Amino acid sequence: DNGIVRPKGYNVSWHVNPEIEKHHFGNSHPMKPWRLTLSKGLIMSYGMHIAMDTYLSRQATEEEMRDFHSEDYLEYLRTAKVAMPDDETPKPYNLGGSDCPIFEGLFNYCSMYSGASIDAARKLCNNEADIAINWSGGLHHAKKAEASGFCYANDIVLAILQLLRKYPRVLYIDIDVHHGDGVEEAFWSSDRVLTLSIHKYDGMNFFPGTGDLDRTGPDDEANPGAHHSINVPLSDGIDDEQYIWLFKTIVGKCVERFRPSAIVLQCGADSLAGDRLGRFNVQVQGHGACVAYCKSLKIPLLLVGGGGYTPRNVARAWAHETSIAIGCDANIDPIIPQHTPYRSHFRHETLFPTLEQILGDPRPNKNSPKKISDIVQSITEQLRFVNA
Ligand code: ZLM
Ligand code: CA
Ligand code: ZN
Repeated sequence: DNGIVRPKGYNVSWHVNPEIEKHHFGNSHPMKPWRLTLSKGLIMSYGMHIAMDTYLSRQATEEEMRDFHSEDYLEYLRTAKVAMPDDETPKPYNLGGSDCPIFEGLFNYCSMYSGASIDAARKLCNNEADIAINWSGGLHHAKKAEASGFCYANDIVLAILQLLRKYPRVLYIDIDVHHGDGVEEAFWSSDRVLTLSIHKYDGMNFFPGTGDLDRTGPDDEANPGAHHSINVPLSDGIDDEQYIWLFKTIVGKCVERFRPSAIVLQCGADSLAGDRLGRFNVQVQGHGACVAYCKSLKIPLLLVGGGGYTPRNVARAWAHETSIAIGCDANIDPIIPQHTPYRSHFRHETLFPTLEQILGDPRPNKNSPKKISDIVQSITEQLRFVNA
């Protein structure tokens, strides 16, 4: 008995496809789809798959992707050719630079992770799942007709559009270290989606440069989207204690005011300590506490991935969060199983690597208690304008 049993009374669906994991953004690009292979290996070595309904994700159709993306952009994505090494001709739609390279199988990659998020949303709509998981999704920067920040198609927007067919209101929560600008922009003028992103903010010094506290929605009060964008701009080094308190306080208030009928949680793992691109000091424990809190609300929940640039830590967080979804987090062995594939990656760290202990130097916490309480006060005032 490894402590994993199928939860009684609810279903977790897990949407995976090994095809997605095989794509390469290019040498030394921080985004490594292979981290999904490592995560899946860890999840399966604990036996967690027996407690979920596992689905092989399929490609989204172009028609499904047109729910958000423009036809011309999709056409370009589908037919774009990998450039010759010294070809520097400018490409449209922000493609072909170092952040969003055109690589082999690009459209296949985009349609696969989008299909997985759409399918996961439909499982919730059909009451076939209470929690649906797509760790390959969460690509929150993509715009209607533009690639941005390693994101080409916005699977989150596509999934939320599916949820809106059934559910009157969707709460979107984004714990990636970067601002969830693409999702915010897509629903900027809607009062049916409340977007909440927690991120590092330092003006133009940190990507994408948006997401300040006062960006709460359209300024025009007559626009239904007014007050329906919530931003939590943070400085380097925030720790578990502050992060969990902020998360529970703000999400609690959002749920109380907005009464969402479904929640989408983007679980970008670049908010963890030790991330190659991130700046926070959040531990697997604190990151997972956000998932546990959302689960405790007993509202249909879609979990998607996102950023995460230290693959071992990404795998730890998403395996831990899968165990929370199933409800076996208290039962599993804290030490990573001997028989996990790629155990050598973890053994590089210590002799008995654990699921929750990540490596990485602690960063000094630049978030004062006053800064944190000012943010909560401002958002509390904003939420007075939000009604179910
Ligand atoms: N340069 N190689 C988060 C998306 C963050 C824009 C500054 C590119 C990188 C980064 C790419 C191998 C999510 C920017 C950066 C250097 C213009 C960003 C390729 C290193 C490399 O070594 C690298 C040659 C590359 C890109 C670092 N890019 C770090 N930060 C951000 C985008 C995506 O986590 O939120 C969701 C998945 N871009 O800061 C520049 C302004 C491009
Ligand atoms: Ca975020
Ligand atoms: Zn990120």
